[in-house]
Amino acid sequence: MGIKALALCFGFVLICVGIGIGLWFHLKGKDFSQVILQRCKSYNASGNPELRDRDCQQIVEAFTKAFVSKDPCKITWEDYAPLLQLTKQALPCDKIFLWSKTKGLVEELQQKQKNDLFLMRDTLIGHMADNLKWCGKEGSSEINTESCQKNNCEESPVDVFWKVASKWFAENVCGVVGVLLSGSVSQAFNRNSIFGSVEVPNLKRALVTKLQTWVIHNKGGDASDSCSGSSISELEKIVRERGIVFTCKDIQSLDQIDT
Ligand code: N1C
Repeated sequence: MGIKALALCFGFVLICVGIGIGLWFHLKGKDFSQVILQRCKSYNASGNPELRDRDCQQIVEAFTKAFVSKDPCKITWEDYAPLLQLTKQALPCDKIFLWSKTKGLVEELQQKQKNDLFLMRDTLIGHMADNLKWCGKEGSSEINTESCQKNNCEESPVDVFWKVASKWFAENVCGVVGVLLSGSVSQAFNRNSIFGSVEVPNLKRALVTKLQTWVIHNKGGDASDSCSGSSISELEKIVRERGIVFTCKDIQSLDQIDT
């Protein structure tokens, strides 16, 4: 084969690879929007009359507009404000459960209690984003759902999203609110977590009567922290200062949670 033919072949392969990569990213982006749209539609159809008339197409647009074509390290709370505006809803009192480092356990508890607990992922905004990752790129309309964590930002688009959604959630929770914390980490109450930095400071004295805390311990595992530890004392102080009743119970199993 002559040098010319070889160069031509090489060029062709390069173009094919380029198109392939472009198409892959394009479809990935479509995937994200499709998943969000599907989740929005199924949530709205699931019976909540308040949400039945929400325009899912508009909601998906607001969601993607928040981060697409932008530097993923510079996403702000304001970027997600239009999405939040479109997805706000009333929350059921006395059923709300918060968590920190115990997502899987709280979901297990919810299954056991036949869905009588209401978590952030049971709101429209939480349901759409549950277990997804996303980020954009400046000067491109791509949606990346794979390698987002690799850009070493202080706050990723996903981090900002959960803070915005959790602030709204905490401001609106009502009645007796539960929280499951882990006794297997050094600080069951961590002021840097979303629970510690966003949710607790935004609980409203006029809406929340009591914060019931459970600290769960691994059977046979090392107990790193408990209700009598200093991190929970700090939580108790903050909650009481906000005029909300506080209780804490150490437990070994989810069955010990009586809501
Ligand atoms: O930082 P955390 O926990 O204290 O956040 C948990 C807290 C819960 O009470 C929820 O209401 O904040 C809310 N929340 C979610 O519902 C949620 N779903 C998925 C916060 N974060 C959520 N995620 C992802 O888990 C998100 O990527 C965030 O950064 C982690 C936080 O988990 P964590 O440290 O165990």
